[in-house]
Amino acid sequence: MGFPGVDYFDVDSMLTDDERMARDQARHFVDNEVLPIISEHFNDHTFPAHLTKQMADLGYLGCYLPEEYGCAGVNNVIYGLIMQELERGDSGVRSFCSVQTSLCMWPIFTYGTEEQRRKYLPKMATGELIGAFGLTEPDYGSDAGSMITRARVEGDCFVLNGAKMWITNATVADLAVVWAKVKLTGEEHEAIRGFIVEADTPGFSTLETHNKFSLRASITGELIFEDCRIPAANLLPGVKGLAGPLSCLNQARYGIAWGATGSAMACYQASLDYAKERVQFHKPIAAHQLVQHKLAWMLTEITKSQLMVMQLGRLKDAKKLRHQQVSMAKANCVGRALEIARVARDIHGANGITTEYPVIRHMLNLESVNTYEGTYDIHQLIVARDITGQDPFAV
Ligand code: TGC
Ligand code: FAD
Repeated sequence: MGFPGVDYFDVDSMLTDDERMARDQARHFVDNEVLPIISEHFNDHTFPAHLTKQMADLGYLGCYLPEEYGCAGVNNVIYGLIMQELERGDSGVRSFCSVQTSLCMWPIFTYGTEEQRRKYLPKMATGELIGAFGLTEPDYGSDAGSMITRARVEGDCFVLNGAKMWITNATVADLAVVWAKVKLTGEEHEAIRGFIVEADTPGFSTLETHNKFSLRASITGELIFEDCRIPAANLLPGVKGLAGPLSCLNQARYGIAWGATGSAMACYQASLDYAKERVQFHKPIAAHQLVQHKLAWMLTEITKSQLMVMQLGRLKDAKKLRHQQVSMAKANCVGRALEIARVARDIHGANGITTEYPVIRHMLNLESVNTYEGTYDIHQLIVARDITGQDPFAV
């Protein structure tokens, strides 16, 4: 039987027929294609690469970008619902889709030239080209604006030097959107700019990060630039400054808020099923009041997240969404999902520590999700700065 859905407040009634259909299709895909294979990939520390073509065929790669670039052109609520279902399967599968769609295709669409759009987007939509996003460095994560990676202008090229770390898809990417500081000819000061770096560029190399205990079904690695010469035409001309990478993150953080809610739904459903079956002290553990309290708490938090992301999506589709609202949703939905996953692991007792059940996989994955795309605390500080007018990041 497929996933029955977790929907205590009838959030389903807030969806249009198209949105419901898209959600059901993604749900079916995850039940039939992701869940049967994902534990094995998590155990083996491998990305299920065969899913790329399937997700492309379903229109998930670049799903909200326009049809003229080979994308599905769906609204933001559908994008969110797809992320919710993919992460109900596994955060690594959602991560792949987030990076491809929001961190690589979106900046090329938004800040790239028409030539760059035509060259990359249709092939990224079909999964022929895989993307990565290089912002974080060994020495600078939260403080992204202090990055060390530099580009210099040399003839009709940019010469890149530096390193990016903790990069999803690093070793399988055909291209990476990389952020570096550069002083363009005629400009007085250096500024952060985005570059498209193709994987076969001399001076560009990658290293895979091994032994992760989280996001094991996702590839993570380093991007290294050693006098890496990229054509001038690979600059993304439409943006300058830290707002460039941060605006891409708004797109991805939005999807993560939905995705983590899906992960929490999976943990809750597994816990409810388990609690009804598992008998201790002559009755199902679902009849013990402390377990009942845990289940009720999980469902309450999931319901709050579901309502939050739905309104977030409606605001985004109405073009009224502020990035601080995305920060609140990312922190809340991921933070609560992580707590829910830990409680789910507890309800499963010893069985909860094996990947025969999904809960420890979600719990471990969510540790990364809570850290990447801005840590929980960084997002709380972004909201705090908004409401107090006091800048906690000011030096
Ligand atoms: P700050 O002064 O706040 O901002 C600099 C400029 O950017 C503007 N801005 C934004 N613009 C668009 N969207 C946002 N969310 C924005 N936030 C700020 C701001 O208005 C300003 O513009 P301007 O025109 O005045 O220059 O910069 P700050 O240095 O104080 O930093 C603030 C802080 C800490 C919030 C920021 O650096 C931050 O968000 N840090 C977190 C870094 C992060 O999230 N890294 C993620 C890396 S990618 C990743 O993790 C992918 S995981 C992929 C997966 O597998 O799913
Ligand atoms: P740090 O910034 O060193 O933070 C360490 C701790 O200090 C955190 O608890 C943080 O909240 C706290 N802290 C930092 N500053 C403050 C402050 N001002 N006030 C209070 N507390 C503070 N990056 C990419 O660019 N592309 C990717 O594709 C990508 N994929 C990733 C995949 C995985 C699996 C992981 C784990 C990370 C990925 N990242 C990626 C990197 C990720 O975005 C960073 O790890 C994240 O931004 C945090 O940076 P950091 O790890 O350097 O931690």
